[in-house]
Amino acid sequence: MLQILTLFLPFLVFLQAFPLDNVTDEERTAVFSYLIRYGYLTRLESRSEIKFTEAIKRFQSFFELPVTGVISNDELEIMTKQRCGIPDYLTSRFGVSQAWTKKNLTYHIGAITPKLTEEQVGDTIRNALDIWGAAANLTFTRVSKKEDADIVIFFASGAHEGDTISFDGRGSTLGHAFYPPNGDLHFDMDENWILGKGRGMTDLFSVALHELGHSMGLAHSTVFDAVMYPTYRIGKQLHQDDINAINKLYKTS
Ligand SMILES: [Ca+2]
Ligand SMILES: [Zn+2]
Ligand SMILES: [Zn+2]
Repeated sequence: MLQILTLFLPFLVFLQAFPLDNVTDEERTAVFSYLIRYGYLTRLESRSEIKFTEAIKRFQSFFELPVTGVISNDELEIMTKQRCGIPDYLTSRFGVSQAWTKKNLTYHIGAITPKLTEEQVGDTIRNALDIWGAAANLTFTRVSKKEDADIVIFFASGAHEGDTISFDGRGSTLGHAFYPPNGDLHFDMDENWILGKGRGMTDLFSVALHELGHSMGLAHSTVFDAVMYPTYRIGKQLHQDDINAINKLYKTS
């Protein structure tokens, strides 16, 4: 028991030194896991209050909030939003931002959500791919065997094959995708998937367009209206910021 206490003591001391008095223990833990999950802080760094404050500042800077190093309701509000699972910093778990080195790519769609039909999911993925394809000068061919696919796409719940990064049930993380040369895209099966708007529902096209941006090699943008902004929003077309990013990556401008 004493050994266990000793192990956790630095963590507890650190929590007490957290730079805000007005948050609950639950909120403190949530902030801590958010910063680690989305690449603002490593587990090793999390024992240092200075590193933790730096991580909060990086988060504030990314989301264009006043860079105070102190958590307020503004930060907590952003942290509860639905978003992409790819970290905003320290992206190595998903590879590094880079372009495909070939022009003609194949993709496969595996398990899908029961809330939409095969055709709806197929058309949605196709439409989102075509938008990036036009911008990056890439073509995509759907294949029936996942072994033949450059980009494998499926819906999964919690822990799933393909990686060690579990989904988290309804809300928070909606999906994640790997940079080339992997390119695979996974959607969280537990979301209320829909096409278009719906109260408490998540638009598959908007999330697919964002995630496929990662599959093309793009990282997150700090531009609020960009498709590659990390939090969820209904979006049907690329913003100039996305176009600039893809043109730069594929030298298509
Ligand atoms: Ca989720
Ligand atoms: Zn993302
Ligand atoms: Zn996954």
